[in-house]
Amino acid sequence: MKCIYSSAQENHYPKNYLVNGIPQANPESPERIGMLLEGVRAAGLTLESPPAYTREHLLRTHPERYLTFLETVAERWQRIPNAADEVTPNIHPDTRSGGYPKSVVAQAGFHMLDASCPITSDTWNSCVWSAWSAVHAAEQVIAGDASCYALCRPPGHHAAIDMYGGYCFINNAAVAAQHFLDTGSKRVAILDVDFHHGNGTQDIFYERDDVLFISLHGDPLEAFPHFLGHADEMGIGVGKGYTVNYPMPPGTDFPTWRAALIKALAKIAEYAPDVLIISLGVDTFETDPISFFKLKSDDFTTYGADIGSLHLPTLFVMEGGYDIAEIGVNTVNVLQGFESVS
Ligand code: SP5
Ligand code: ZN
Repeated sequence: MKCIYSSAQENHYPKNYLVNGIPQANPESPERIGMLLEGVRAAGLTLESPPAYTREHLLRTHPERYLTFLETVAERWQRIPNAADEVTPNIHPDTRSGGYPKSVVAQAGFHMLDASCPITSDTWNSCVWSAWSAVHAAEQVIAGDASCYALCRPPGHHAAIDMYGGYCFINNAAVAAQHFLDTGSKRVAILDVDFHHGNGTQDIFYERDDVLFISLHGDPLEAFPHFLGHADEMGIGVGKGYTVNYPMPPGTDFPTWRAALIKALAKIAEYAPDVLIISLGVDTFETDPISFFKLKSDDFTTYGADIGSLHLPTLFVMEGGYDIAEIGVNTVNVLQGFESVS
């Protein structure tokens, strides 16, 4: 299996990270990439850098207004007298007003779900290359590889059509899914195994039946992103039935989590997609600092094999995982478990 990644993805590193009003070290640090690369090298995956793809690939998922905002906001923010280095809005406009605000402060609040993702002058470039890693990894699967690993960072699954949040700005998995559809796939399934609900991915495909979205995650009554991920959210219009959520409570262990996974895999098999995308977060690990599931390192190998038993062309897109010392091992365990049955 190839691993696709660009070193440009390392530059984004906002410092002003607030949780409950308290400044903290940002868990979504570029060091994560180093640990993931260490695991990837030890496992013998072939590393490859993506070429530059185009804005068109991003525009299939996110509107021009949102991309222009992400691209230009750091510079516009700097023109505010006495503003901090990083884009850290503290106004949350009433989006029901219908109008798009004009000022940079209001636009930043308009597009922002939570305060975990300040924007720096490096953010746009890192995010674009992260998305292009996903597109290039999709290209490997289109070319016939049984699977590919997109080492995306910044992650993507909390980014909705025109909203950033949860360390995510561009939805890499959604961009890849759309790329598959634009190159001949008729049906794509996205299985999101990150600890957090993939609210952004759900939002993007909520009214569509060409992408089945299934997420296993911490109950949003207790965990980020708080507003979405309940079991009764199932899609609307033609999308009804093509969103499936499995929220689980604090302390969920592997047998319980795996039982939900088996149900999810049965639904995917029934959908019979042309390709499967795994939104791969390893923050389900027992010592993850911001999460509350109890998976152990060996469990990642086991569930990788469960996913592999579907024998579908599979693209792994990196999402979260914050026990930095172990994320390389846990991620590679999924990939090796997958390959052990293919
Ligand atoms: C991609 C991804 O995994 N994003 C996760 C965003 C989570 N942001 C919310 C962080 C809340 C931290 N709560 C700390 C509780 C520590 N006990
Ligand atoms: Zn997560």
